Amino acid sequence: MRPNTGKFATKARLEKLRELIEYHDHRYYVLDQPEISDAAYDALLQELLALEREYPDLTTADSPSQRVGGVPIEKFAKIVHKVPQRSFDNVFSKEEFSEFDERVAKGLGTHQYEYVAELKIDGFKIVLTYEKGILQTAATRGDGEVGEDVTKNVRTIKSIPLRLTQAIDCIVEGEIWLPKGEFARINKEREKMGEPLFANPRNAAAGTVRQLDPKIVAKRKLDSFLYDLSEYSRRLPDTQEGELRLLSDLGFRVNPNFRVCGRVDEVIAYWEEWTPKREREEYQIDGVVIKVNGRSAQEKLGYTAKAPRFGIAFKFPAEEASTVIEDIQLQVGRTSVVTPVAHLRPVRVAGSTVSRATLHNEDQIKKLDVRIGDTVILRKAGDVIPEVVRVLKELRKGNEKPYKFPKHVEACGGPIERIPGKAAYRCVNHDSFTQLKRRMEYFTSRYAFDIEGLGPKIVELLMKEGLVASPDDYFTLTEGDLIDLPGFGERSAKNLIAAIAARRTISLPRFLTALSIEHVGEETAHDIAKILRTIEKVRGASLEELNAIHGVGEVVARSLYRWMRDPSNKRMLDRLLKQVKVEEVTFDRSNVRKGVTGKTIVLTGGLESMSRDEAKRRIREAGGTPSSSVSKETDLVVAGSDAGEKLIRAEKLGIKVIGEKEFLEMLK
Ligand code: 1X8
Repeated sequence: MRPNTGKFATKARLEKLRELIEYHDHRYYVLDQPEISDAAYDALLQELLALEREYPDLTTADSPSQRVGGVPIEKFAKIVHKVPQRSFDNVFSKEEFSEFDERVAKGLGTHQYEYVAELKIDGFKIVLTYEKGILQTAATRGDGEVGEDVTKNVRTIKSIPLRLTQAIDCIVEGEIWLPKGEFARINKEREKMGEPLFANPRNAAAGTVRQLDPKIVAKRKLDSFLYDLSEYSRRLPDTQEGELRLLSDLGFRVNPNFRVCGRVDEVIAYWEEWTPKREREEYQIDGVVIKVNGRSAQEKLGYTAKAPRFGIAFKFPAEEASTVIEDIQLQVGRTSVVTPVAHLRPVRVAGSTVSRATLHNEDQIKKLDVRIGDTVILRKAGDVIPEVVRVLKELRKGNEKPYKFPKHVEACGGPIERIPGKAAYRCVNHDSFTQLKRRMEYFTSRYAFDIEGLGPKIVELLMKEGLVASPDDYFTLTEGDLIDLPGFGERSAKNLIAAIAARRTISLPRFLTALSIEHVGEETAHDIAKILRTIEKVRGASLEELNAIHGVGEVVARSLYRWMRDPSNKRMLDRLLKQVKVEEVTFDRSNVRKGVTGKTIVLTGGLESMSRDEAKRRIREAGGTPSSSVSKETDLVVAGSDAGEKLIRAEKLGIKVIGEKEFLEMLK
């Protein structure tokens, strides 16, 4: 028990404690430079709380004890802003920013001015009012004229000083934000409790600041950056830079990454530098705010009805976009784990166009309730492959197809099993990745599609990243799918997409070779192509037709026939043929036979010099099409001995009929 030292001594002790705690709060939360251990700090806070409990009338509004959150708020009161809250206009490109700069130069009648570039924090805007250095109110932006009184909640934010280092009156503006790690933690907790998840840290921060129970607010580690000072009871600094330094001196947390820029190029360089770098920070950044540095220049430029003329928000490319899910496919990883990947209508996100998004696993698909045909919100934040964050169910038309997790991996044919205790599945064929990889590599190789720059290493990378699992996938890739992969950049991504596009037309033998059908190598593919000539004919050929091809034995014929009838191969070919054009085989001069090449020929009756199969083969080899029935499409009928019905029909239709001798002449 602490000795009772009397109210007067207690008051002095309390003041000392508050000052000390405030000092350490500032070291810890604003400067990120703690001086004492957490335990030592906690001892100070506990003593303060105990004393205030004992002497409630000695508790003050600026006491650190007020940060822990009081009784729930019924409803937020309204606060009329003393300074109207205007936001800056946005620009999205260097060109638009240069146009802004021209307007500034024109408005000032000179090119002699500086800018300050600051990070634009994607948080929740807050307006703080201090009197004699003590925090009075914290208000939301609201409609710019009237906001909500969220003082009790904002008091719990440790980086916001309850008392400033100078006893001044001022209005300060800034952003409240929730660290990304804290956002993840809160969402995980909400998931466990079955509560709806926050879509992003910004929404979580906004939801928290507008929480009616300050105790909940106190538990979430909200943070702040302040950037604007107005209605200052002394003379305002001459520059924005000076203002930022003053804010820091007053005890506020100021984002340290601002930069004074003398020229437009420096501003653009700052924006380019932060476009990728923003991912590394614990707070979300959605652009750069650029302000003319000098106060008198700012005042000269003034305001439009809606926004200041002396500043602009130069936004980063959005990390979220909406698009349509065209298909869902399973992807086999190196360790046989299968991942469902959404194939998307290509969409621009984070500055590049993408066509794939991971759906992680079956549970995720169920949780999001993703269906083929759904419009979804996509997010690409630093990661290579974007993620589906939400389904816009309100846009459903009713024809969206729920996804049934298959029993087999289409691309490798292997059955799949659930990994015990996990949401993940794996392919039972443990070498399926390796086998699939071999086929995927062969497809792009010089024997097949011959795609420049798409060798085994890149194929493996694309497979590991879940970008390709089936040959048709190569043709739906976009630059944006590749740009962030290790070893890739804007240029190499562009080159690879161009190299793939250059192979969208392919010869039939190469196409057949590329499919990795057992027993159908380069040679055989040529033999087949020469006779059947189109991919449609190859797909539709009967076992007998295949068998009849010179160079194709029974084993080959059966292998090809079965491959073409396998449902998953059929689906893959359907997809692939939407992407590539397979050239029809045409014959070179030496093969052309007048009267045969390009003609549909019907044989009827028996031939003396060859079997019917032999005759058919010769017709095909000369680029003709043997047919078994006479129709308007028939060009020629070869009549052997004992020709019957077909001959009569040919004469009726007025189709040319020749005998065996003439036929042999034509084939010569
Ligand atoms: C919004 C923001 C500004 C700044 C940083 N983050 C923001 N979200 C800044 O000036 N550093 S200014 C602003 C606005 O629209 N007035």
